[in-house]
Amino acid sequence: MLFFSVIAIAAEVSFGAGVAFYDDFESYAVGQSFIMATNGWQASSTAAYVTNGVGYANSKALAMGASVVVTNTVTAAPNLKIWTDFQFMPTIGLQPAVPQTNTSSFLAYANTNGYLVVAVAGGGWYVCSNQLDKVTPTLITSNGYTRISVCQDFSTNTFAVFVAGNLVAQGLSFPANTNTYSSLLIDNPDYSSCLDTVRITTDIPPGMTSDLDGNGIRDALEIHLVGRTGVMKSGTLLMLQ
Ligand SMILES: [Ca+2]
Ligand SMILES: [Ca+2]
Repeated sequence: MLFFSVIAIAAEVSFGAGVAFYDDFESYAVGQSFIMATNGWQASSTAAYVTNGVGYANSKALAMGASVVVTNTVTAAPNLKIWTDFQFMPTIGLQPAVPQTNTSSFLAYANTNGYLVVAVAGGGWYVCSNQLDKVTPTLITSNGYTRISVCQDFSTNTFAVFVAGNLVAQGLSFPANTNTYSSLLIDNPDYSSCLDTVRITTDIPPGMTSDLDGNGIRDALEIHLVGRTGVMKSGTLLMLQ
């Protein structure tokens, strides 16, 4: 049996500068189905619902059974730099059967080795098996949460990916060109997965402090400001006492 999860960000509508979305699922009743539109979410069946005690840090989370698709649409202006940041506990497995690599600005799944695999331009896939410092990243498992953070630049159609707060890919090209962010989609074809603390923002998500190249500038800031590491220099320090 093939087990896999897909995360896709598809381009359909546009949203305004500064727009931020956040959901930790704590405000919902336990058992609430997401088949009804809630905070922008929509699910394909009642197999997506809020559960207590299974979320990040034992909080509430969105639990997804097999064969359910959950989407959230957000509206943004074109050409923005947008972060999508979340904790998820996926089914890890083989490459999804029919990934539409030519329709989404970002598309990913977790493979059997525990690595995030992301679609790139031209229909290929990139395995995020090395951090910026060449260390093996935190392995994604089916029985615990892993933080995934994606920074997409809709003006250059390039993106960077962080796993557990550490940079594992940068300067990759969107599998499909678009200048607007429109929706987050989680497709859960086999088995089950959980999603928590979803943040979509034009600001660097909190806690992104790692500096794997050791240049004194946190890697998330380098990605956010110039799109890649190794370019920015430390500025002159002025100190008053
Ligand atoms: Ca939660
Ligand atoms: Ca750095």
